[in-house]
Order: sequence, then C-alpha cells, then structure tokens
Amino acid sequence: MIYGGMRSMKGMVTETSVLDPEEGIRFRGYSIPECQKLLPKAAGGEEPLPEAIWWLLCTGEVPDEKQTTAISKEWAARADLPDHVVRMLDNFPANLHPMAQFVSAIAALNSESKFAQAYSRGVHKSTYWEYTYEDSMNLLAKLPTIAAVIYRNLYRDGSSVGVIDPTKDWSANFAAMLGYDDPLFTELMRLYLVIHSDHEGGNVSAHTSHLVGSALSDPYLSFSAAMAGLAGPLHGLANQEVLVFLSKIVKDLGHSYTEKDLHDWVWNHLKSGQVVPGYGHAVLRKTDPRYECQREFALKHLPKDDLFRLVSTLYKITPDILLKQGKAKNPWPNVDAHSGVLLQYFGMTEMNYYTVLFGVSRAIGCLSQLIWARGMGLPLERPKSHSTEGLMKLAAAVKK
Ligand code: AMX
Repeated sequence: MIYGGMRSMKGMVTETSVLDPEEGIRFRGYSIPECQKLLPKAAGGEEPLPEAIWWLLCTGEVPDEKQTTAISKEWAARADLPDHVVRMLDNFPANLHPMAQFVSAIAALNSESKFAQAYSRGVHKSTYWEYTYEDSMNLLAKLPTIAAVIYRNLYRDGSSVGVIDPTKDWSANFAAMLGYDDPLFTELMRLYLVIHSDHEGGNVSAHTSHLVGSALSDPYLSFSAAMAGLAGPLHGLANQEVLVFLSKIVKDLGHSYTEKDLHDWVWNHLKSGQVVPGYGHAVLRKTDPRYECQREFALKHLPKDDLFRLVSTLYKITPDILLKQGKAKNPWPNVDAHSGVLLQYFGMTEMNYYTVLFGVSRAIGCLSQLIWARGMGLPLERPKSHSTEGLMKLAAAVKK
C-alpha cells in the first residue's frame, strides 16, 4: 500500500460524500439519479442546480427552491473580480495553459481572504470555519468569472465577460459569460457542475486542498493547490486527453470504421505504452455513474452525433481490450470519457479548456470539505513516511 499510492488505505474523514467501488458516488447519502430527482431545478429546467448540491454537501440536507435561489443570489452578488486579478489574466501569454492561468488567478485572490485577515487578527480557532465559509462563498461566486475571462482571452476576442444577471442561476450566468446562449448548453452546465463537484476525500484535488488547508492556508491558496493537482493527466486533465484521443482516431479512421478497426486501433495505442484516457479508476470498479448520466443526456439530446457514436462504440469494445491486457483493475469508463463529446456538440471545441470547467465544479466539493475540516478542528495533516531501508529492517524483524 505504501508503494502503491496508498490505494484503499483509510486515513481521512470526509463528511460530504462517500465513493463505493461498485455503486459509485453518493453525495450525503444520495446517488446521482436521486440528486437529479430531488434537488431543485431552474424554472423550465430538468437538471439539478449546483447551488443545491453545495447546500446539500455543506448541510447534509436537501434544500428547497427558496434556499437554492438564495445561494444563486449570493453568488451573483459576489462575482466581481478585483482589478489586479483581471489585469494579471489579461497579461498572461496565449501559450500559458488555461489550468495554469486558473491556478494563478485563484492564488492571487488570496488578497481578499477573510480567513487570512481574521487569523492575523488572532480570532479564536472555534470561529475559523466561519471565515472559511465566507472565503468559500466568495471564491465559488468568482470562479465562473475567472474561467470566463480565461476563455474569452484565449479563444474569443478578449472582450469583457459582461454583467452578472442577479435573477439568473450560477450556471446560466456562467454560460452567458462564456458566450453561449443555447438553453440546452446551460442545462448541460448545470448537470456537469453538479456531477463533477465531489468524489469523497482521497482524490488528488480534494486531498490536496485538505492537506494544504490543514496548514491553515486560506481557502484560495488551498484550492489553488488542488487545481494544480486537477491539471494532471491522470486526474482532471483526462477530459482533455480523451478528446485528443478521439481526434486521433477520427484522423486515422474517419467516421466509417468497423468495430474491428477500432479494436485494432486501441490495441496499437495500448502497445505503444499509453493509457486509454477516460478508462479505469483508483477506487471505482464499475462504469462511473457520472459517465452513465452524461450518456443519458447524449442519448436524449444528441443521439445521432458522430463523436457520440464513437464514444458509444469505444464503450462496447474497450473494457474487453483492457481485460485482455490484464493490467487495469477497472476496465470501465470514468467521468472524463464522456464530458468532452457533449461540450464539442455545443461548439466548445477548445479541449485544453475542459479541465477548467471540471475545476469550477470541483470547488463545490473541495470547499465544503474544507469548511467541515475547519469546523471539526482537524489538525495539521502529517503522515509518517518510511525509507526503504527502514521497511526492509521491519520486514526482517517480522521474519525472525
Ligand atoms: N489504460 C491503460 N492502462 C491502464 C488504464 C487505462 N485506462 N488504467 C489502468 N491501467 C494500467 C495502469 O497504468 C497500471 O499499469 P502499470 O502496472 O504498468 O503501472 C495498471 O493498469 C494498474 O493500474 P490500476 O491499479 O488499475 O489503476 P490506478 O489506481 O493505478 O490508476 C488511473 C487509476 C485512473 C490513474 C488509471 O486507471 C488511468 O491511468 N486511467 C486513464 C487516465 C484517466 O482516465 N484518468 C481520470 C480518472 C478520473 C479522474 O480523476 N478524473
């Protein structure tokens, strides 16, 4: 376990969600289909609102419509960025990856930290969670603005993201700032921002914000560090990698391939020593329910899309290939195998940007976890490490 990335080692307490290897994620006890049914929706919408999952993760209770709208209003009121953050984003070179821009802008927001100010005033530690909550609300409000500025600077004309509409929900304002006016794209955003929010405590992003936060770094610095972890290809960057992977297949085979063509292509890819992005998981041992609900969205809204057909055919053949290869413990698709296809369908073709969307959503999980960690007064995280020599000595002592 020590050499194997601490898989299955129980070493953290996380209140917000629990990941069962067979069943998938439960947010405060509710599965994704249950959340889709129970959480409040926008007027005329069918997908749950991210504001509602924030409430659920923070309190353990399903909010009503009034409570959900109150969060939408709070986030709309707090969405403006300080000038220095906008200036910094506007001055980044176009070849700086959007995740590096995202990480930097979040860290720079530390100028606004109520927690850092309160700590230096010397407030009692029993109140730390209140300032963590305030910072978290501000950060969640500002993340779509940061993400939209990055998007417009890199992929559009760099024009202003416009003014937040206080009558709209978080996702609707985000879609508008990005420059998308299709109501179905806004619905996709609501679903996307809910399902990527939380995946218990041990994943790289949540674990990072927990670890950094345990040093009493403020929520901006803690979450910025988490986003640096999300930017790794084995974690959140996999959604970008999946689109690169699909594009290579389309380039080589076009859209008129047989299952045998695809099977051979994937085998050759594996033989070249690369992973199949979007497949496998450190904990899950079945198809990710986050994949399944995105597949349902696609079946409902874009059943004839060529790229969706490719993703569906890969779903048919890849698990058998991975099983035959005999290495991956989980041959089934994870959340990242599907998200890019949906975004492409609505015209968001800039795959380097996808992990930023994941990051906006993951803030809901990381920050609700951080509030609880501060509320429970969890201490500095500092596990013990061994040297290999020390472990050899331990093993030798046991043998005797
Ligand atoms: N394609 C090819 N090989 C894979 C594989 C895949 N999709 N998934 C696992 N393997 C290989 C591993 O590389 C490892 O090979 P090695 O022994 O030569 O090092 C072996 O199978 C055993 O790995 P594992 O115990 O099944 O997985 P893990 O817990 O070590 O890693 C993960 C999990 C997700 C990193 C891995 O499955 C992977 O690399 N998948 C592709 C990348 C991806 O989709 N990441 C996103 C995960 C979800 C998320 O965080 N967003």
